[in-house]
Amino acid sequence: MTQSKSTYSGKDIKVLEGLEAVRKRPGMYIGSTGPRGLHHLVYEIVDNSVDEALAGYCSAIEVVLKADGSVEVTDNGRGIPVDRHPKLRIPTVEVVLTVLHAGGKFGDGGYKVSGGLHGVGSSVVNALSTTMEVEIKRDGFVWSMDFERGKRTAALKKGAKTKATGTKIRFMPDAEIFETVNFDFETLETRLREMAFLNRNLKITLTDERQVEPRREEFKYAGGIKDFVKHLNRNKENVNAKVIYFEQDGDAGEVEVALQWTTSYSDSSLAFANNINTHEGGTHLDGFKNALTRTINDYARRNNILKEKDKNLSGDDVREGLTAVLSVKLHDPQFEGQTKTKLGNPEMRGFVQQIVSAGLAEFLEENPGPARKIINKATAAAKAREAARNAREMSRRDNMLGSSTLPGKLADCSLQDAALTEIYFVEGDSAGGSAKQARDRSFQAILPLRGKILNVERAGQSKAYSSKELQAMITAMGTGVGEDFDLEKVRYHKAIIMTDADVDGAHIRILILTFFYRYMREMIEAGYVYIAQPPLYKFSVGRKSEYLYSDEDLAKKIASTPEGTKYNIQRYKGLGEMNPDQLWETTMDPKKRTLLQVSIEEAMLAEQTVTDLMGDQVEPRKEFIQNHAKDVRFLDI
Ligand code: 0RA
Repeated sequence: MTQSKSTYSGKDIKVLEGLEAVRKRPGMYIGSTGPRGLHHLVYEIVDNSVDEALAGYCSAIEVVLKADGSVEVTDNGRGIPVDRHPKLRIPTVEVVLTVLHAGGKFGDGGYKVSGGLHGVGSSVVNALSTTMEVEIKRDGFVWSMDFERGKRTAALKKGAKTKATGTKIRFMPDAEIFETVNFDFETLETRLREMAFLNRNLKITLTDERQVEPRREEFKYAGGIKDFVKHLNRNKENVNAKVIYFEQDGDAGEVEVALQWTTSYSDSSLAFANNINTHEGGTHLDGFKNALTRTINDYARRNNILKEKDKNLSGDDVREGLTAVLSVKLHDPQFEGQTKTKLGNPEMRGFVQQIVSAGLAEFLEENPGPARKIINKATAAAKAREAARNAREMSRRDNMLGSSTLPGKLADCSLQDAALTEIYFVEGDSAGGSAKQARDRSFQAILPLRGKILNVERAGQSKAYSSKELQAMITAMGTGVGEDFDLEKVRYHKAIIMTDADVDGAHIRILILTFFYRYMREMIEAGYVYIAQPPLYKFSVGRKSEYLYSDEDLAKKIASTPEGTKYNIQRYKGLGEMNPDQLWETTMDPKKRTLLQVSIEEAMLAEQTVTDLMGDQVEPRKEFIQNHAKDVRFLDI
């Protein structure tokens, strides 16, 4: 593309260099060029619209997946300014969409997202899109401007008159940059619904126009995070019937908390800062946890539910079965940690603690019935934890008394260096047998698992510790679990889940993921948990054949095969159908395979799916089977 000299200043050249850098090293700006990075493009644009909502100027955001593969995000905010930027002397909208900046707008006082991968700016999305078109309603007119791969192709155009305001951005992700440009409806749905929960009354719609019958979902929650907790607990049995809720504003920012206990055994608390899921926790979550433990113990003692001789309830005890959403909004969030999802602002600890202590104490005083139920649940948890501790001690002693430390079914590898080794969790003995023959025994260990593994969402700790399959997994990993977990002791840096490409396989996979999420979360955080990708099809023309890993690839292959050519398609229903050579070549050979690294978000989704599946409703089960029957990649998000 050529540019006319007259409109081209030195500053512009610098700008283009900036966006060239984004195209050269996209991972630095959006994390990855895989599906996760792709979806991040949408969040990046939507975040800007949500900022308008946070500032109080926008009430509706519409996201449309267009038939041509592009995405259109429309909001009814103020519209990106179109006036001349005083320093760069080009329209402000052009600055916003072509200049790399650290994120946030130009200081207009709202709460802005400024951590992690968020807030890298719309210009990054522009750089990574073949085309981007923006349409702005502002200052009485409709304005438009077009770009290609981050470069302006049409100057700002002033169009028809309008009284409305808002921004519409449409972009086409660049297939030269991304491994896939296929957006996943469910992935976007989950994140956009979460955004709507976190921003009470903000209407977000998601429409899929890529199929003949468009699909549309609308999210708008008058109850905000209170509705979020109800949603998370939709298939669980409640301990306190009404969701507890409180909020407060102060100098440090805004705090909102919603909580409800269920009869489940895990802690399902989520913490957000400026709408970002702070997976690694931080000061706000610390303050919340402190307040919870102290306030419940205080109340229990004052009302003689805990007697003088009784020990205090631990944090884990009071959080067993808890579903909480903590959302804070602050002006200058500091995000720290490996994945930049840990809130660092020190003032948040005391601020949240004080609000939660006051709010919860008031609730307990005013609702003695639910209060007693909540405390009974925590006391039961304390007892169970004691029993589980004893069970663990027992099994540890047994091991010392001579029975082999490693599970009998484990075919271990010969190398000892955890950084170089991997373990495959394989569904069923027959596939386990193939995997054992297929593997490179120097660095690959195989642990066959028989049938369905225990659903840890339904079972308490002592049951989990006495499950044979889980015990085998735990001893093989070497790390211990729960309170005893020690990442330093890990025996393999890759724990690879390898299941069949069918509904049962998908089910077993989410059960294993849920186990990791609940009992060995640090394994996921360290990036040690993976999903193997066996092929779905073998496509052959004459003697030449090729493995295909999705229905999409199969459809493409068939479409690109010349008319009249004879081909043969073999569908692999299970790992057992492949001979060891094929299994090695397609799924286990580090030089050829693709492994999906499991993120905390994926594990969380898996846990939600497990909860859906064990509920009484038939609908979620049917939906799961329909969605995942053929789809081996459903976790690749
Ligand atoms: C810069 C300044 C202002 C608003 C925006 C950008 C803005 C950006 C996006 C991106 C998507 N939708 C958006 N809406 C607004 C403040 C404008 C003012 O002060 O009027």
